[in-house]
Formats: sequence, C-alpha cells, structure tokens
Amino acid sequence: MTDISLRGRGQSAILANSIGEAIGALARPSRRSIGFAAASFAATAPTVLAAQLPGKSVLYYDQPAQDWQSEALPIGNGYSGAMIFGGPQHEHIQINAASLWTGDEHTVGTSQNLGDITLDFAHGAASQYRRQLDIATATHTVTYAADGIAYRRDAFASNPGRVMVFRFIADRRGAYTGDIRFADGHGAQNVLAGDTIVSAGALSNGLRYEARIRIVPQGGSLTAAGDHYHLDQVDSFLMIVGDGTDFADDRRTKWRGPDPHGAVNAAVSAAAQQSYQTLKKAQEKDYRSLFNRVEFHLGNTATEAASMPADQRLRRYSEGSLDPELEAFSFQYGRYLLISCSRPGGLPANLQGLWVNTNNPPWSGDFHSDINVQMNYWPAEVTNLSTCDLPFIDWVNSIREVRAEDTRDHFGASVRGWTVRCENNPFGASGYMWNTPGSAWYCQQLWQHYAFTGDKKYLRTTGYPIMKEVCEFWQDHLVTNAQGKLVTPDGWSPEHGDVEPGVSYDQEIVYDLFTNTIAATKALGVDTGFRETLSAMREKLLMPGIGKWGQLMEWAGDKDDPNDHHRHVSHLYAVYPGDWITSESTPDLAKAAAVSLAHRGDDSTGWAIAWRISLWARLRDGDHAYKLLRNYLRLASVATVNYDNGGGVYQNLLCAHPPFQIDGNFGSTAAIAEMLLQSHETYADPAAPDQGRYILDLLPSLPTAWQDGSVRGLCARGGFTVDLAWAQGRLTKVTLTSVTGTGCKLRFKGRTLTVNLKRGHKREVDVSRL
Ligand code: FUC
Repeated sequence: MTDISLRGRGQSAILANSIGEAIGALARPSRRSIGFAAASFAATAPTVLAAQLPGKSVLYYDQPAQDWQSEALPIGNGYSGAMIFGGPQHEHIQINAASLWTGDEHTVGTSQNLGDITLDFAHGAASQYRRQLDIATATHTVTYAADGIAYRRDAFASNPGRVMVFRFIADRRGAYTGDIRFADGHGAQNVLAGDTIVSAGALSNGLRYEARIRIVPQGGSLTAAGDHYHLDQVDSFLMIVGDGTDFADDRRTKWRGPDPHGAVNAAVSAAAQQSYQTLKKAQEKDYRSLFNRVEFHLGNTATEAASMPADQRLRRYSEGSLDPELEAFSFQYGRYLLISCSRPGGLPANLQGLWVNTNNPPWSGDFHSDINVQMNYWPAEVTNLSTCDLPFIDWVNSIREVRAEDTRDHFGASVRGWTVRCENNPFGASGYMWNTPGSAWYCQQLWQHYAFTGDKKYLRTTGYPIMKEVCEFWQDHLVTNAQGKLVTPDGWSPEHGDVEPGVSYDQEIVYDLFTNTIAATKALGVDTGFRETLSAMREKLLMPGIGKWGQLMEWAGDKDDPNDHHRHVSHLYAVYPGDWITSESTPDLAKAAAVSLAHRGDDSTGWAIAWRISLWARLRDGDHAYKLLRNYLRLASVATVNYDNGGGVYQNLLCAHPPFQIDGNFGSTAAIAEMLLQSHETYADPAAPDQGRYILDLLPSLPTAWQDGSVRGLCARGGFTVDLAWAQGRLTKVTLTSVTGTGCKLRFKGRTLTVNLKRGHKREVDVSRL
C-alpha cells in the first residue's frame, strides 16, 4: 500500500487554496490556513444551501437517487458526462465518454457505458439530506449531516477544462473515511498511479478509451488498496475525472485520432493544479455564456411549488395543479441538457444525449434519422444555442462519403448523392429500414442554421454542398407516375404502413429540400441552371391531398384511419419542422393538418407529445399546445417500456419515451419557443428581391394559462434576437436586435409592423403600433 498523503509543499499550498478557500467562502468567517470553520459551517450549511434554493433554476430532492434513468441527475461538458445518485454513505457516479461506440462503417454498434465510480463512506445515518441540480450554474450539490458533521458535495462538468470536478467537504477535520472504486464498463483492470485510478482499454472495434480519476485529498491519508483507494480521516477532497477515446470524425484517418491518454492525462493534470474556485469560475464563465442568453419567466404564481422537492412538485403538477415556473424550468432544462451534451468538436446528442449506463442501450443509443436526432436539434437555433448545433452539422458532413457508397450499393451505381436508413452511428453506418428522405431532413436543419445566423461562409462551404448533393440524389431517384407527377418510388411513413410510392412524408421533405436549396443558390448567387431544374421539378412533385374525412392524407391513396393514434405524424412535417403548410399561405392544408393531428390524439410517447406541441403551436392553437405540454410534463411510470404511449417525464425531468429518451426534452423546449415566437413565414421585400424577408410572429400561440410573462434572447430567422414581455396576453415590451442587418416584419395577432435594423443594432419597438 502506498501512502501518498505526504505531499510536497507546493501541492499542499494548492490544496489549501482550493478546498480551503471553497469551504472558507461557504462558511466564513474563520479561515485559518486550511480554511475550515467547523462550528459556523455546521450551523450554516443547510441555510447556505437553502438560500440558493428558491431559485427558479433549481431541481431538488430530499432523497438520494435509487434509479439511474428516473432519479439520478446529469452533468456534462459536451464530450463527457455523469449521472449522479447522491447517496450519503454510498455515492454512485456513472460516467460516459460520448464517443465510446462499438461498430464501424458497416455495423451500427451501440453507444457504450464507460463505467461506474462508487464511494463508500463510513458515516452513520444521514439527516437533513438534500440534493439539487442548479441549471443556472450547471452544478450538482448534495448536503446532509451525519454523526454531527455537516457534509457537502458539489459537482460540475467543465467544458474548458474537459474534466468533471467533484468536491467533497465537511465541517470537521478527518470527516471522510472510506473507499473510492471504479468499475470499468468493459472490464478493464484499474491501474493506480500515484493518486489516480486509471482505466484504459479497447472495444471490439479497436476504439481505445481511457478514464482517469484523480483524488486530491486534504488532510488524512489516501492509500492504494489493491484496485481502489482508501481514504482515512481525510478532511476534504477533490475528485477530478477525465475521459476520452481515440475517435476522430474523419474517415481519412479511419475514424481514429491520437490515443486518448495524452489529452485525458493533460486535462486531469492541468485541473489538479488549479484551485476549485478557479476551475469553477472557468466552467461557469463558459456555461453562463450560453445558458444566460435566454431568460424565460411566467409570473410568480408557483412560489409554494418551487420550494417543494421536484418529485412532489411534478406529482402535484401531474394531478392538475398550476406551476408555470415548472413549465419555464422544463424549457430551460432542455437548454441545460443541450449545452451539456452537444459542443463543437463532439458528437451529436444521441437518443440519451450522452448519458448511457449500459452497453446495450435502448435502440443502441444511436442517431435515429426518422425524427429523433433531428428533434434533438430543434431547440438549438431558436433558443440561442447555435453553437450547440455544430456537432450535428459536422457529423452530417463527416458521414457523406460512407453514405454515398452505401447509397450506390443499394440504389444503383449511377445514383448521385446519398441517404440513410433509420439507425445511424458516428462512422456513417446505417441500419434497419431505409429512411429515404432522412438526408433531406438533415438538410432542412443545415438550412435553418443559415436562416437563423445568416452565415454565408458556412452556407457556401458546408451547408449548400450537402444540400446540393442530396438534391442530386432526388433528381436521380424520383419517378414520374401515371398522372405525370414526380413521386418517390419507395416512400415510407416512418414506422407506419407499407413502402409505396408518393408517401406524403417523402413528398413534403423533398419539396422542402428543393425550396431551401433554391433559396440557398439565390443567397450565394450560384448555380442558376441547377436552380431552374429544381424549380421545375418542385412544380411537378405530388403534393399531399385532403382526404375523405377532411384529413391531410398520409399516403398517396385516401386510406387514413381516423382512429389511428400512431406516434409518428410524419405527414405533418410540412407544418413543423417544415414551414410551408401555414394557416396564412395554405389554409386548406393547414386545416386538414389540424384535423389529422386532432384524430391522432393527445397521448403518445414522450417525443411524439413534444412534436405535437410544436404542431399545435404552428397551427395557432396555444391552448391545445398547452394541454399537450401538460401531458408531456406528467410524471411517467418508472418501469414501463412502451412504444405507443405513456410518455412524460421522470422525476429527474428526463423525458420518458418510455424508457428514457432525450429527444422529448429537446422537442418540448423547441415547442415552448414556438409558442412564443415563430419566424418561418416570409414576405417579399423589394430590397431583397431574391430572398424575401422573415415575418417574426410574436406570441403566436400564447395559451390562456400564460397571460403574463417575459422571454429574453430567443432567436428568429434573418439573424434577430427578440425580447418580449407581456401582461394579460398583451405585449408590453418588444426589443429586437439584428445580427445581420436586415429588415423583418413583426406580427402580433395579425397586425404587422416593418422594422429595418442595421447590423448589430438593438431597438425597442413601439408596442402600441402592433
Ligand atoms: C423511432 C421511434 C421510436 C423510438 C426510436 C428510437 O423509431 O418510432 O418510438 O423513438 O425511434
């Protein structure tokens, strides 16, 4: 056994600075050399925590988590993440590296669990227990008292630091005696190096990974005990966790980069040299720079609920109580999750974000192309997290070549462009049914990134080339039917019905693809001939019909069943996330879409409810959207696995398909934004004859339940950010900022006002004119 508690002077100075400072800050006044203030901390710890609580940004519980999917709480830095249980005597922290995937270019494989850290402490029974997640600071905190000692843990995942930091403090010296273990998800043996547990290995596909868990104790001793560490009467400690793999999103290097050891070791070592406060400051600065871009408030009606543990609060809400701030919280929670699992340079959010606790997760924890991976990115642009969109865009960019080869193998050697099947991995492999318009759906999101940001360089170098090649696929793939209409020969309404020609889902997405690509050629001033070809083809596309019960037809034939409650509503794509069936421009189709949607029902799986909220918001029925939001936010049954309905959220507010699937979290956040602001419609402007301008519809689907509120920082197409305040359903303040320097039309309840802003300018609009 190696005793590493005797440290050089330099190191103990760092420790004194870090944990000592931290606890000192927590428990002033007395801050001696190591900063403990035993008596005052004991007295103030619960108060200190409580003082942070009523925060609209906090989820809290008075019990530790027992169950991973429904109770543990997630943290993440975009590349690595953890689910924290918060047990006082037995802490369990399950960790992930987002790129830990089996499979290759031909086999989808699955995303994988990295492993489980456990800490067992020799405490007596805990009292005054509380754990919380504060999404304003992205910090998980546990406090409790045991044996007359007050304990506190804080945890966060640092994007700039590329580590996760766990701090354990107490109000009495020598409070921590126990064991720290790591169980590698693939059975690799731990190596104990100095004060670090190292676990490294390779998956069946050769992908190398490494996890490092470094313990930085203060006081007492840390000793290696076989495959784990033993703490003896340690005053407090930091646990710095780094992980990674050698995945690279580059086919030319066979999807591999350098061995993860170098980067993981460097990140953990660098973090261990910094004080807790310095690490926290850097993490918060980065996190707040994204999270604080949007604020959303819905009055102050729920103070009582806000002070309840989240499980009770959700139960109360599920039983019908009003809690608008919970609704606002769930909006922000989707943003928290996206910031935590989707950062530039990383992989896109998978079906569980990046939080996967088994090596056989539901649906492989993959990038599902027939709604799920797209839905993960619905909130990105509109909720001012454009940067979090980049992993999705980069992933699409990286898989083109593999997809083109596979597409040619299946659709014929002369077919240009590419498309996908339903199940997808980081290496471009695609499995299960062909989802022929899947790549065109990706392109819709590539176009939205431009529509919101106005970033022409991105459009020229990344967005447009992909859109163009996917159009080429459709130029080669569409066939002319007996009525002279262009149809997809092998259409499929996802997970619903047979493969047959002219399915509305395919037709609508291709229409959308051609429309956006035409707009892209105009924005870039390129490819006039190609544009004309696309325009001519678009005119010949079979459009969805209106059927015998007034419904928007899902298939080319009028065979929809009015009692069909299938979760997918793929034929409503053109309403949302598409943008060309609208009450204003295509009122008959919009009416038919509402008939279809009403018949499909209000109950479904988590993501399917989230989609329906956006659809009702686009169809201008705020109260129906709200009704579904309440369905979405009901407490889901824990053990259920259901493919058809039973969606909701677990007590940790993660979306229940069921089981846990994160798309509903993201889809519902996007849907709330859609209730407050829409910008998908355009108008002709002589100043922009080719492109048109966007109409910014303010509070287009405000439910009766949200008569008072405010939102700051939502984004609109055309490069605007919008701040709104309203009272009794009437706008009281509208502030507009233009990033790109273009004009727009504001619309509120049908009244419009044209506004022209210079690049970077901000203006408060005279609401009396709306
Ligand atoms: C689609 C959906 C399922 C599930 C799966 C991951 O296939 O139809 O409900 O969400 O993706």
